[in-house]
Amino acid sequence: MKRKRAEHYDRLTHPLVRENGELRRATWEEALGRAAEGFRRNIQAHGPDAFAMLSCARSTNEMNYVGQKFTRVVIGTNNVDSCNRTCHAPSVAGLSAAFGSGGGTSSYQEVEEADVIVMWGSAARNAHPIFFQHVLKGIRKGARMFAVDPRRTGTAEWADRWLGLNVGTDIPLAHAVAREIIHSGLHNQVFIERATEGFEEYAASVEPWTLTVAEQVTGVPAEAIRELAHAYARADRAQLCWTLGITEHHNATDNVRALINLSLLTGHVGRYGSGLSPLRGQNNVQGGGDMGAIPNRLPGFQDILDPEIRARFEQAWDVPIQPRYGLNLTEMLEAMAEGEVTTCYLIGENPVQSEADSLNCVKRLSMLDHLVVQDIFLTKTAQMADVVLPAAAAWCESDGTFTNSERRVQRVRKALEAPGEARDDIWILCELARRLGHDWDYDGSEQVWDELRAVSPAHKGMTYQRLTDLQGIQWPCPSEDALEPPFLHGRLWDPDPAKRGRLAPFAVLRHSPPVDLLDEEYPLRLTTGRRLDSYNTGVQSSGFASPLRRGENIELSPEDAARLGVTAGEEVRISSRRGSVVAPVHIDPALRPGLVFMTMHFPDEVDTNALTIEATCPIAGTAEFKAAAVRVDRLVPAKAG
Ligand SMILES: Nc1nc2c(c(=O)[nH]1)N[C@H]1C(S)=C(S)[C@@H](COP(=O)(O)OP(=O)(O)OC[C@H]3O[C@@H](n4cnc5c(=O)[nH]c(N)nc54)[C@H](O)[C@@H]3O)O[C@H]1N2
Ligand SMILES: Nc1nc2c(c(=O)[nH]1)N[C@H]1C(S)=C(S)[C@@H](COP(=O)(O)OP(=O)(O)OC[C@H]3O[C@@H](n4cnc5c(=O)[nH]c(N)nc54)[C@H](O)[C@@H]3O)O[C@H]1N2
Ligand SMILES: [Mo]
Repeated sequence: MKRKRAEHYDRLTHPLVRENGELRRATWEEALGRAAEGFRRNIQAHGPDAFAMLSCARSTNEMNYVGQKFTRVVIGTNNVDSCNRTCHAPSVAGLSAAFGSGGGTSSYQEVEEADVIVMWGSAARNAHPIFFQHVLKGIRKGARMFAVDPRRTGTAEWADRWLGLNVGTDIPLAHAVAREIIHSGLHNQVFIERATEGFEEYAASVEPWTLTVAEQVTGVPAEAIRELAHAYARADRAQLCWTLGITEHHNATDNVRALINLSLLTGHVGRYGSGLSPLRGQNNVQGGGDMGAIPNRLPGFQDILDPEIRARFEQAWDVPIQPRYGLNLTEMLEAMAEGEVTTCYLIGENPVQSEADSLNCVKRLSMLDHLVVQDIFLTKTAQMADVVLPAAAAWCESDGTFTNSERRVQRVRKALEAPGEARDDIWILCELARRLGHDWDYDGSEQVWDELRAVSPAHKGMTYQRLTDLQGIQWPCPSEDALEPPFLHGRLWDPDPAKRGRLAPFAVLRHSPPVDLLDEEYPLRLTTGRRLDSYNTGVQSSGFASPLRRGENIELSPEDAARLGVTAGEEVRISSRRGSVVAPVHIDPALRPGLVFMTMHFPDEVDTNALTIEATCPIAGTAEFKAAAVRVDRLVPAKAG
């Protein structure tokens, strides 16, 4: 059957190389030669750690496997990461520290069957509309839903209770919930004794957070905190879901641990119906990490520091693997500033527009000796590259698998031909590997997948045939003829200590307010996030007209708009300690006074990330996109009278 093409006037259709400062059209032969030569030159001059790759969280598992293998085998460094760093790296770090595995613990079906669903810092109705259908089914079956968000979001509209907290006060709120549970005797003593450690210290640490103190700090009425505590602890089945309201903070891993603590306190983890779900962002950001496209894990989420695991991969790949973690995205950018990373291979990532403090990011990327960008569009980042390689869009022009937030691996199939000379990400990686002395040639995505299955116990039982027959399989799947339960960590409930394994530790945490302080000059709290109608840096959602999309706005509460004397649609200047932009006003009653909101969807017109702060979580490297201090100024002085 002849396939149609995904026609798009803006798609990259042929390779580009830089000549005399300008990008010009090139053949594949020339572009691949230039890309490989630049990598070789930099590695020879500075060693393999001068190279860094960002792998594409929109592309397939198979592509991410080959991408990280390129970094580790062809180049010889662990410097590989992706946009997971900007969203759920803290979830992975927090869950790994508590349970030894970074995946969400439950399945979507369990959300439909829960008694209580808590959506914490998550605008799921806009950002995870498919998952939100499962939430709605749960609500229809009688679940009570709580939304914890500074804004009264579309998600909050569906909640039984909206807890409108001040930005960056999630730890005080979680601590007050915990204290209330303990003081009401609603904690799960059996589970605490059997499966956890550190309860006494934890209980003592939350003691100062009375409902009254918490109300003062978080802005949430004591009664609402109490209601959440009692509903969560008394539920038979409770699902705690979170997203970037928790993770895009300078203390994000602590925020995640604060929520995990609540599940340990109540036993809402490790059994059917109860669990913890960080809803992942990009279509395959879960899979990218699982495939090892992160600096500290080999495929199958296996720790690089473990000598036995390393030895297994060294044998499979026939190269030595560096016995240390590579640089994460945040550290890569810092290393560029230091002249330590001098060449970068960016696959499907647009950091010029998505990084916090974007002006600083541009400065750092411009210090590179050699930048290769592989994308489906000529992004702002691609415009800085020495070589641009046109890729096929994985979701419709490639074969392979994606992994969703419930750890379910599903097949995707090529439905359309890539436009012009655009080629599959894996084909491009193999061509570059060949030019750097590794004779790679995969005969289709299944061959890559089978190579992965041989090295990853969690994926071993997932043949393509089985994935097709069962319409997707959740990991772990160690055997070809059985399936594991849909939730993780059932072992924690096992009466036999030997089978229970490592205990889950409570974390003692302290409250740490946002780094960018409010003062007279910058009195408003800016938080940034998403709308239903647009996607991330807008590269994939801005190229066509939509009656839904209204462009960037500074969203203000009616009270702040009145105080500033601004009207809807009026253009105003928004400034932070790092930069300043102009955007029209949109008045939104979902905001409380003092809180303003912008998206990051229209950076060509309004570069929101010129305002955000690069204060990052020291454990996960994620930036505090959710809390900047800004001021709003009128461009036209108010008329007297
Ligand atoms: N339509 C659409 N869908 C998307 C995307 C998109 O761009 N457009 N992007 C995808 C990606 S990559 C991701 S990672 C996900 C993100 O999905 P979400 O995390 O749901 O989206 P956000 O709007 O970034 O932020 C979530 C909420 O955090 C709240 N928040 C801000 N500060 C705080 C705080 O201090 N505490 C708490 N509790 N909440 C706070 C915000 O008000 C916001 O409603 O969406 C994915 N889905
Ligand atoms: N202010 C603010 N900034 C934020 C956030 C926020 O909440 N507030 N959120 C952060 C988050 S959670 C994220 S995930 C990042 C997103 O940051 P990025 O990942 O940099 O942004 P995207 O717009 O998703 O860019 C994805 C790129 O992948 C390309 N692409 C799509 N499919 C393919 C494919 O199959 N192959 C290849 N090679 N390329 C492909 C697209 O054309 C696009 O250029 O932004 C972060 N930045
Ligand atoms: Mo994301």
